Parts: sequence; structure tokens; C-alpha cells
Amino acid sequence: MNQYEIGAARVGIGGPVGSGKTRLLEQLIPRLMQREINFAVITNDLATKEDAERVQKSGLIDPKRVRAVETGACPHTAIREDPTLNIQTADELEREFPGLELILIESGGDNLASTFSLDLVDYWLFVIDVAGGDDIPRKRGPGVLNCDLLIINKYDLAPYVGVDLEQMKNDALKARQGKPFLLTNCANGDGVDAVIDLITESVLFKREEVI
Ligand SMILES: Nc1nc2c(ncn2[C@@H]2O[C@H](COP(=O)(O)OP(=O)(O)O)[C@@H](O)[C@H]2O)c(=O)[nH]1
Ligand SMILES: [Mg+2]
Repeated sequence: MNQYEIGAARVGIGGPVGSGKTRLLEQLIPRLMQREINFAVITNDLATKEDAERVQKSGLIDPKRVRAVETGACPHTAIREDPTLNIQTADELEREFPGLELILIESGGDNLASTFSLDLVDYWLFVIDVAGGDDIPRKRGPGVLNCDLLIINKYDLAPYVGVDLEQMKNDALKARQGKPFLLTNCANGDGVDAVIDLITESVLFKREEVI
């Protein structure tokens, strides 16, 4: 089996609207470049290509490596019930960029119940943010419980929204039952290297072992 038959590792990024998924992408991209990882990006939006255009125009990545999927009414449908559009787009990217190692797929912002189909991704992140409420980990939605890596973003905002970060970390620890979670500040990039380290360890190294 050669690397082209194996294909790229597909990594989903889900979570509520405004939690920082696109900002996380913008922080991941230069770091992935620096690590010389051959990657591409798919963004899902309801009825526009706004996130894809934002990433394309960022100057961080060859715009041809960024694709938009318009999901229509329900973002979770395109990542869970019928991920055909996303799978097709990922397959196209693999054909176009031989040797592609990683495809990041940003979901359209959805609620705490959204999860990714394992037909679409090998690994998925769920991004929540501190300003969205410190009770989110405690309430244990399927995203928080089932994702491979929970990201608690915007920790810089904790003092401004009266959130006790230690309590939030304890709740996350309990809810995750041994599965990982990380705190990030995607406004300035704090914590993002640790996100890449985990993705690399969990899916990229495994892929290399198969090749
Ligand atoms: N203060 C702060 N703002 C952030 C952080 N991450 C994202 N933002 C801001 O939150 C807003 C929503 O982020 P965006 O990435 O568009 O969210 P998405 O809807 O999940 O893709 C933007 O104005 C970001 O600049 C963070 O860690 N701290
Ligand atoms: Mg977005």
C-alpha cells in the first residue's frame, strides 16, 4: 500500500457558532506549515462561503487548498447524517494534491449535540468557549462527551465573564473521563501548539506507521 492509497487523515472541528473554530484554523495553519505538514482545509457554512473566503484571503495558505461546502439548513446533517458533500470534497482535494497528509474540516456552527460521522473523519475536535458559559462541560452534551479532543477556547475572557477556570477544568475532567481537553486562547495562539501535538500523535503518526 502506498501513501496515496491511504489518503489524508481527516480531522473535524465542530462546536457552537462563535466559539472560535475559524480562529483556531487560522492559528493552526501557520504552525502546520512550519512543521511542513501537507494539508488542506474544508469549511462548512449554512448558505455562504464566508469562512472559506476568510481563510483563503488570510494569505496564510494557498487559496486552492481551501474549499467551501454549503450545507443548507442543518450544519450537523453535512457532518453526521449525510456527509457525502464533505467526503466528495475531501476526495477531490486528495486527488488534486498528491501526498496530502491532513484535511481539516470546520463544521458550520451548531449546537452542543452535534457530532461527526466516523465515515467522514478519523478524529474530531469540539470547540466551546469560556464566554459561552462555564456550565457547558458540566451539562455534558454529546459534543463535549464524545469528541476526541475538547477545546475550551477564549480562556483569556474568564475574568471578564465571571468564569472560574479551575472549576471549569474540574468539570471537564469529570465529563471527559480520561479523554483529553485543552485550554486555548485562539486570539493570540496560546495553547495551539499543544493541539497540533495531540493531532500529530493521534492521527499523523499512526498514518505514517501504516505507510
Ligand atoms: N478574546 C478571544 N476572542 C476569540 C478567541 N477565539 C476566537 N475569538 C473571537 O471570537 C469570534 C468568533 O470566532 P470565529 O472563529 O469566527 O468562531 P466560529 O463561528 O466558531 O468559527 C471572533 O471575533 C474571534 O476573533 C479567543 O481565544 N479569545
Ligand atoms: Mg467559523
